[in-house]
Amino acid sequence: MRPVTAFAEWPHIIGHIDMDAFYVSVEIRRRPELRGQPVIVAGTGSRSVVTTASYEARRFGVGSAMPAARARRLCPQGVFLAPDFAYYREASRQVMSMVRATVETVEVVGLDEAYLDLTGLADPPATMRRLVAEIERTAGLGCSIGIGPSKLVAKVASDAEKPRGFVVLSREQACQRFGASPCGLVPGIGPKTVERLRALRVDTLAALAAVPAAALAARFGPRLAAELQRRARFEDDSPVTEERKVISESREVTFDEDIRDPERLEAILAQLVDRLCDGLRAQRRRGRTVGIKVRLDDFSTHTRARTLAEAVASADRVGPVALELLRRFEPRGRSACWGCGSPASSPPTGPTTSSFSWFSSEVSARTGA
Ligand code: TTP
Ligand code: MG
Ligand code: MG
Repeated sequence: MRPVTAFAEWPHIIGHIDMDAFYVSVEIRRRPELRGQPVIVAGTGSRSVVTTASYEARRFGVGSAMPAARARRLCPQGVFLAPDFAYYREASRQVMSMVRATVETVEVVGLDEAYLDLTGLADPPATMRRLVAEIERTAGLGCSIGIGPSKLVAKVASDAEKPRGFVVLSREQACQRFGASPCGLVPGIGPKTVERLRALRVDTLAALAAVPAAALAARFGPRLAAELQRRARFEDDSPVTEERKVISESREVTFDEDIRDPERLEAILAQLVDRLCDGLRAQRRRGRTVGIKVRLDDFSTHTRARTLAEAVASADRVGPVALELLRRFEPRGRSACWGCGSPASSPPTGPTTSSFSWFSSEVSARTGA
């Protein structure tokens, strides 16, 4: 492929690798007869949610975080498998050790993805193509690669042509290519922000980049407004770092719709805990403070946390603490739906807007602990 970019002009060259349909691909590796079929990895309980769907299943509209029951309706012929997290962790370790053997500075950001500092390499795309081929050959897994001058460009690029994507973009090329895309394409701009932007008639990244800063600041406040515009312009100078400056690690999910069903929330929380702990273990880190963050649809954000006697990294230890924090935040039976009338410190939300619209699980981890 013709090099599209003058890497020499970039102060940094960043790669992002993300495995394709990770849990499903790992399952297919040990059951090759499932290749090409709509395969869905989801919990088995009646309230469980989909963790991942093969690209064949995605054609039926099945996606992550969807209730498994809905996935069964959308795709009755799907092959549903219960998750085997230990097996996925093992596959992740295998992949990440190949990544680390290829590039010096690697920031693993979850079980199936990592940022790589490619600055200084003679031919970054060639190095990445070799890595992709090695992962395919040795681990039997497919992945997508993005290369750009920043983590933000690399991340969006790796997602742009999944599965088996390989996309190299400068910042300007990213602006051009994704200018007409919805703002939610960029990590950090969730559905609620997208909705608020739409109210300002800002529907695309190009529109967001071009909207007068004052108009945006009037709606979002100056700091968030500036950050949104930076993201829309693909401006990002955060470094790839193994020693993360932040000592807190979290996983979160933003819902497209309000969720009132406590059991579904608890199932999603359990899934977030699994992903969080997978990430912690992949980085060999532990956390002593377990916290949850809940955002109601009036945008109020509430956090609850507990510090444990020792640092932990397993879902068995983190899960019950997170669950209890969530249950205490809004004990069942106190109201018909969760989020109605939150604790005394938070303003009550109106009856039609009183439910979780968003929450995240968060655990702090001490680097090197
Ligand atoms: P992703 O990389 O977001 O998704 P994916 O690898 O399944 O598919 P692709 O990257 O090709 O779009 O997540 C990696 C794994 O994390 C995924 O296989 C399962 C898990 N996961 C969940 O358990 N719940 C979720 O809501 C998401 C998004 C992922
Ligand atoms: Mg993936
Ligand atoms: Mg991923």
